[in-house]
Amino acid sequence: MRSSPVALFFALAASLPAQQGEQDRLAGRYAATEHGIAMRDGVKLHTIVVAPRESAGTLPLLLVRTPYGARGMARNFAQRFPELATDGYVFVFQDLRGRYESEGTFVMQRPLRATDPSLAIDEGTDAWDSIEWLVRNVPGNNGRAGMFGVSYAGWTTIMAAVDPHPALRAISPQASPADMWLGDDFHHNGAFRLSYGFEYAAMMETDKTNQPFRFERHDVFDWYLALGSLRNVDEKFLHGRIPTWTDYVEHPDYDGFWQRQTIVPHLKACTVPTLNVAGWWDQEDFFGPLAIYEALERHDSDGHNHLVVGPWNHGGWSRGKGDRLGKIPFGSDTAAWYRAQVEAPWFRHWLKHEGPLDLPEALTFEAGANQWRRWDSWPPEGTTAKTWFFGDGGRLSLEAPTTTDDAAHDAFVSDPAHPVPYRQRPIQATYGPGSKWSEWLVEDQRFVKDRPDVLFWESEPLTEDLTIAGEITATLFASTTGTDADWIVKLIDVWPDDHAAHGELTGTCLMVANEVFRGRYRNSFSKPEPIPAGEVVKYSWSLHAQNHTWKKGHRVMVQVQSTWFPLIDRNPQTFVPNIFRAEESDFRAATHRVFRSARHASGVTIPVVTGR
Ligand code: PG9
Repeated sequence: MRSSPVALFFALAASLPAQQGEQDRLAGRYAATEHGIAMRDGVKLHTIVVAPRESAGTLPLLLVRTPYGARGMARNFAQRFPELATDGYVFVFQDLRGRYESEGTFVMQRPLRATDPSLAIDEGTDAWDSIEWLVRNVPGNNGRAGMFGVSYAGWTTIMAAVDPHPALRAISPQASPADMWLGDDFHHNGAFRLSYGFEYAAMMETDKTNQPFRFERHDVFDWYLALGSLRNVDEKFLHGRIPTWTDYVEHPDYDGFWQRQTIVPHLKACTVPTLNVAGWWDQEDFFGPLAIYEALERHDSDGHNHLVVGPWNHGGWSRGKGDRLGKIPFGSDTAAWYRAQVEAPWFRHWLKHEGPLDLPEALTFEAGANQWRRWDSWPPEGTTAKTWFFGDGGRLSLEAPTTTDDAAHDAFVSDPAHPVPYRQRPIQATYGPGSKWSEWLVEDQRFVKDRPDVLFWESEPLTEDLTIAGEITATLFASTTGTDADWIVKLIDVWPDDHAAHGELTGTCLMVANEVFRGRYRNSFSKPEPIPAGEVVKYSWSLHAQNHTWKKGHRVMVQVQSTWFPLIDRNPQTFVPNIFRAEESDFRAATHRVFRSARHASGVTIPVVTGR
């Protein structure tokens, strides 16, 4: 393994913008060298090693493998990782193949070699080859390496642990996707995440560096609606030049392509201590970190696999204080606390053999009660499943409906020509100027109250606190006059209508959990089927996990709708084999009914924490 001769030295402090003196001083204690590290197939990956100028002893390596530019990360490392930089590590930032200053070809979520004997390399081998070179060539390293990162860099972290280099002694995959079709960035239960899937693919695959798609509209809701059928994306804009878009079009169902990409079946051992990190309001990858934790947990005989979930959006733990999200306050600096009291001790313990590790199996932040909870298992044992049933007159109740009138239902017309916005308009480009993407999951859901195509059920004010911890499921008995439909269920915490007590939070409707289900996949994710028009069909799906307290006096609300635009593409509501190739004439309004009789009891089931 060779480093290219381009190694150059630069003083980081000089390249930093003017900033707080403390971070300047911290950065000034480090210096960087650049390398082109050759992988086993000869491709060189651009790598920046940022090491303390002076160190009393040897230090561990901390590697971040990113598609978003190693140079930017290296420049700002003291701002991004002040706690770790204070402890002292040799930081290593590397561009993935085909991104920024690395050679080779970028492949979106390149599958593991194990999925196809013709593959010679994957993100795991690139990590392995890099660590091998680093432990041999970086002066003053102690022979131990850690890896961490958020989202794509979280995914490259967990990929490195499938067949880990022996020097890899601790990892922290944070908000890593695990399955792009079932629940992460690109689809959820088969429903295509249009705005994210389109904009991310275009951003990543137009060039080696990030290139945002240029919309000619500020409110992209209008742009996506005017686009019409998704067949127009290639015909009018991408012209087959964005490989990931082509993959979406050619693989609408959960076929071998997506099954090859998911990491879950490959997590067959927990050889490297793993700190899994997630945010309850992560707008991009919440399915992934929980799925990775659960898969590793099945093999974790040594108790080295841990889960931390806080009140954060995507990556919210890695920056700022974390004392609030949008207008929801959490009563303490949750992100700063996590970095100082969880992440820094984690790497200190495993990589420097310093300090005890006071970490439970799972550590979760219970919003509402605003406290950290320690659990011996996740999901916790001993919770009681209770169902909030939909009743007549918009009532939500823990009593199952008793009516024998099987026709009891609420109805709305779902019209693909007038979809419900997923957040308040204007909806800016995902990562565009002024975008509220990062906080949309905590937006007040009262903004859809006047929509005739959103159904509501609401409880009486609670007479005592209600705490949940674990997985939530939605069950709908529903019909459509069409032959395909999406179903979206949101579980909501409603603040009391008392301005003196709650100020700007009065009446707020905070989404606690939510998820979409594309009806055609109710029997199989791989083989979609039309929905029989007019028939009552049962749907049941996960709204994912939560740990939350509805405080006494708050209400529980559930909303049901069939469009969430342009987050989710419009279901034509007429069954077609491939929605990416639907004709304009396939998009039709349909009447959707949600049933609520004793036989067809729709509702949301929650894991209630009892005996506190
Ligand atoms: N959510 C982003 C992503 C990760 C992996 C694949 C595709 C997108 C990210 O924040 O990196």
